Amino acid sequence: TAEKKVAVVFVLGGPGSGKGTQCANIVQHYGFTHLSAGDLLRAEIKSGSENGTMIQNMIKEGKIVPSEVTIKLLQRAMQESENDKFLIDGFPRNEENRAAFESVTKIEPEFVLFFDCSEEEMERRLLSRNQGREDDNIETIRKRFKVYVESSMPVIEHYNAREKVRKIDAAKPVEEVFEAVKVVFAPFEK
Ligand code: UP5
Ligand code: MG
Repeated sequence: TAEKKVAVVFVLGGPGSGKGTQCANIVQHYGFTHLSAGDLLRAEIKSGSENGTMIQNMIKEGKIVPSEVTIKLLQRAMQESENDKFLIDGFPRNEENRAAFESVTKIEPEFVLFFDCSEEEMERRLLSRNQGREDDNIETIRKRFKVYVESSMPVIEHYNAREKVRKIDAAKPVEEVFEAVKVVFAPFEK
C-alpha cells in the first residue's frame, strides 16, 4: 500500500516549556493529531511491554530512549490515525533521533515549533505540576535540563540553520503564548 502523504510539525522546547499545553490548543483550532513521544513511552510502560522496565529507568534518569523504540511508537500512531496532520511533541531529542526518523520515515517536518523558556520558570512549573510523573523531582529535573542543553539544543540548531524553526517566547501566560502560536499556524487556517 502507498504511504500516505502527511504534514508533520515537531514541537520542541525544554522540560516544562508548555509543549503539551499548547499542543492541546493547536488540536482544537487546527485539527492536528497530537503525538507526545513522552506520553507514548509512558503508555508503553503501563501496557507491560517487554521494553517497559528499560523505558521506565531511562525516564527516571532523564535519558533518551533508543530511537528505534520511540520511532516505532510514533509510526504506529501515525498509521493508526485517519488524520494527515501531526504534532510530534518532544521528539526528536538528539541528532541520532532526528537522522533515524528521517531515514526510516522519509518525513521532513513542515517546521519546528520551538518553545523558548528559562530554566527557572520551567523548574517552577514542573515542581508544581503534581501529576505524579516520576521525573518531576528536582534530581531528575536537573538531569533533564542537562540532556536538553547537550543533546536536544543541537537538533534545534540543525533546523534553525535550515530556517525551519519558529521560535515562541514560552515564558508568558498560556493565552499569550497561544496568540504567538496562531501566527505560526496561519498557513493551516481553514
Ligand atoms: N504551564 C504550561 N504552560 C504554561 C504557561 N505559559 N505559564 C504557566 N504555566 C504553564 O507544562 C508543564 C506545566 O506548566 C503544567 O503544569 C502546565 O499547566 C504549566 P506542559 O505543557 O506539560 O509542558 P511540557 O513542555 O509538555 O513538559 P514535559 O514535562 O512534558 O516535557 P518533557 O520534554 O520533559 O517531557 P516528555 O514527556 O516529552 O519526555 C519525558 C521523558 O521521556 C524524557 O526526559 C525522556 O526520558 C523520555 N523521552 C525519550 O526518551 N524520547 C522521546 O522522544 C521523548 C521522551
Ligand atoms: Mg509534555
